[in-house]
Amino acid sequence: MIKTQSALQLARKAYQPKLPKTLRGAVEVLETGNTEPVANKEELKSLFPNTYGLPILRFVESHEQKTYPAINVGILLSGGPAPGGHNVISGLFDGLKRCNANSRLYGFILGPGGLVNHEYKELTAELIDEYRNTGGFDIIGTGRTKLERTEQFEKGLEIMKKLDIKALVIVGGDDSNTNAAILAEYYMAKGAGIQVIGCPKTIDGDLKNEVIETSFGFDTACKIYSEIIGNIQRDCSSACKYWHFIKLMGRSASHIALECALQTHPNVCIISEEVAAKNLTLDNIVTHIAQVVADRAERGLDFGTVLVPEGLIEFIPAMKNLIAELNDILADNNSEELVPGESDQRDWVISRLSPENASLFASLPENVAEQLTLDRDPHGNVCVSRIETEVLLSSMVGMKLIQWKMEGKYKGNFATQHHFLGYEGRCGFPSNYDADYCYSLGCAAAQLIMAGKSGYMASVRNTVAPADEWIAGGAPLSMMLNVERRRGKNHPVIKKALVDLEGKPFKQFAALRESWERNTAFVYPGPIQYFGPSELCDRPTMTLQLEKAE
Ligand code: FBP
Repeated sequence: MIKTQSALQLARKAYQPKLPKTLRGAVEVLETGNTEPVANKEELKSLFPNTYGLPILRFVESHEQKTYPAINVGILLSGGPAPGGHNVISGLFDGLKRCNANSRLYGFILGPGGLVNHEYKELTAELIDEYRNTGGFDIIGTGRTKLERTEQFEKGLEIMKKLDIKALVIVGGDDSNTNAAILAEYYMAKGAGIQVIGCPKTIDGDLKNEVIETSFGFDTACKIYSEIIGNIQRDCSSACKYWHFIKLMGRSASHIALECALQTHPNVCIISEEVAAKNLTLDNIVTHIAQVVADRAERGLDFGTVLVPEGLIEFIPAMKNLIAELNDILADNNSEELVPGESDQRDWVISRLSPENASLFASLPENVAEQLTLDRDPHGNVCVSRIETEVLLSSMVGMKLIQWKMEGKYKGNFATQHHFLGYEGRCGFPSNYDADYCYSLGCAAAQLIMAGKSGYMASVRNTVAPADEWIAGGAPLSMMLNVERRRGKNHPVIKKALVDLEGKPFKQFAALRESWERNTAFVYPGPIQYFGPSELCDRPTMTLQLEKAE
């Protein structure tokens, strides 16, 4: 018999996510001192007079039986999908219904655009039950519309008034939560009666700080990629004939590459933040990889793996300058005039660049040069997922090895395979960690709403401990902001958390990488486990374990 749902999908429906003890019943809200952003305090205080300096909130169990009014709430998902989004929705739904069975939840369709264009659907128990513990964002879809203009805020207000919505939950990364902070301030200043709560999402893992331990989706995505890398490594050491260049998602930060390296022990893993800190050139990186290939070839090991973070290009100082100048040129000219692949378009770009950037641009392989001129996303980001950095590196390593062969410095065979691990991890079945974490975040958002809070991000901490002991509450969005210059103007934005070169995860990697380069020390993590002992099924990422280690 053909079933429309897989066996795992059916089995996971029955999974009851683990909740911190404090979120299982009525809660008391403790305030733990007022907060400040780390920088630009005066500027941010004047931009966010109503939401600046709010205290961090912590939920504790309450022994009082509380009654709550019914409330209508809206939710939207923003940016790239991340495993666990459906559990944020089910946690929010269950949390609201536990407080008052007459509360209702509405989902805005395809992200912030749904709020502005008044496209929504009511999220009923029946609908939500279909999506519990599943990957993807398809229950309502997601989008990258940037919420930044007053007209958009007013259009949102219009539909929320119509639906009698009193609180909006925005699930997104740093850019979307920046928008949540601005929207919360706008509605509060206006006395609009709409609370805004953020929720930390992104597989990239770069939305974290002292109160937000990790963004959801990072755990599952890294486990999926690590399984695939492990499988490739087993093939690699079985056939002994290929170097595999594997690009990993992570638009800016290299957290995914670092976590996957810690899980799988590849021969080489590039960390973009280190490249920037050491001011490395593309040639430095290529020479290093070629040296590892040549050293292994000396010992008869003509195979290996190289992990490349997606955002690398933008961290190589010279490339960064080139991209900045390209951004200006593209912003000043109608980018539709750039017909990818036509050589006169390449000349057109070169003729407008400064001499230094023009010669770098001219030296790039045609496809990479073309990819750098493609349209930016609505937040102004280069679409790094479309740049074939893994191919660029392997072809440059190949050229260097040909040269070394001619000089008698290299005697091996260099055959390559390329992989890009990105979209295959963003909608996977959430690991137990993400299923539990997301459900808890949704419940925490419900409690923040019931406590009348706005301008907060739902927060669940201490997640390396058993779920019983997780600490839930809220962190003011304003404390995460700083002022950055973007497209020629100062903007308040949530600071991206890049890989900390002084942090334990990087130090652990740096201490081990030389032996991974020389030896074949591959680790094969295998698929995510959902049923079995807790140490197998509930294990958090190595990044989190190392960061939280005493
Ligand atoms: P978010 O930060 O929005 O969660 O997106 C992360 C990401 O998966 C990046 O790793 C990647 O560069 C980008 O989205 C790809 O975006 P798109 O889905 O628009 O191709």
